[in-house]
Amino acid sequence: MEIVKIGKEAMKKNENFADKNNKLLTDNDIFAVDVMGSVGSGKTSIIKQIIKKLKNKQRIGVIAGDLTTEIDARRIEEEGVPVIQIQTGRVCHLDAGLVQKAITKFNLADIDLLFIENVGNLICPAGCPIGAHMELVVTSVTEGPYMIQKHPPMFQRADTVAMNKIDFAEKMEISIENFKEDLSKINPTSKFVGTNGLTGEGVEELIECMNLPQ
Ligand SMILES: Nc1nc2c(ncn2[C@@H]2O[C@H](COP(=O)(O)OP(=O)(O)OP(=O)(O)O)[C@@H](O)[C@H]2O)c(=O)[nH]1
Ligand SMILES: [Mg+2]
Repeated sequence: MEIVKIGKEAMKKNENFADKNNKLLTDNDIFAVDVMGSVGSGKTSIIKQIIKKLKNKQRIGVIAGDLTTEIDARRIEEEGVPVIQIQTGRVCHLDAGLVQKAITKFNLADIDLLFIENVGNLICPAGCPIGAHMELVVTSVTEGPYMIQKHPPMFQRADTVAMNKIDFAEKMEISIENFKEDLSKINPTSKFVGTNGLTGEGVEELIECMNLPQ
């Protein structure tokens, strides 16, 4: 019983931080997207492709969450936008307190659009809101045909799902339409777009679906 109580307190504390983050971002006219998805699904690649398409119109910032490395932050820096790396050590998701520390390191007056790349996995980030305005889940064909069915908490939360690595659909004998159907059963309001993080295919449609400021 004690353990349940502590868990609830921790969740409440996180929710308070998430509310504060949301207010801070909104007050500064920043639209923030929490980018979640499995390890290696293409989160960083899709963020880079969105930046390529929007960086001349919007001032973009990125928070890159990872266990120990700075690899993704360096990859995003190549696009010429400010990046703050959060290293979680062994923790499998970002929490709102960590995100608050990172947000306050930006010059908030210089950012219109903030992408927050969560730690790669389809389970833990689903239970931990960080105060973003929108949730994008990047999943990929190479994870097999059952990812959406097997991870309802994550996909129920998603505002938009990018089904990435569509170039592998034929090799994997996977139908993109089946994923779309799976999603519509558990989350009828979520948008769904097939993408290729290497070529940028589908990314313009993704930007439109997310209704990102342009
Ligand atoms: N074939 C193919 N490869 C892709 C695609 N998108 C990304 N990749 C490759 O997949 C690998 C992982 O991509 P990342 O963008 O690093 O994935 P991630 O989700 O950010 O990975 P973590 O942050 O480590 O969880 C890289 O080698 C990418 O070049 C795609 O649409 N098709
Ligand atoms: Mg990444």
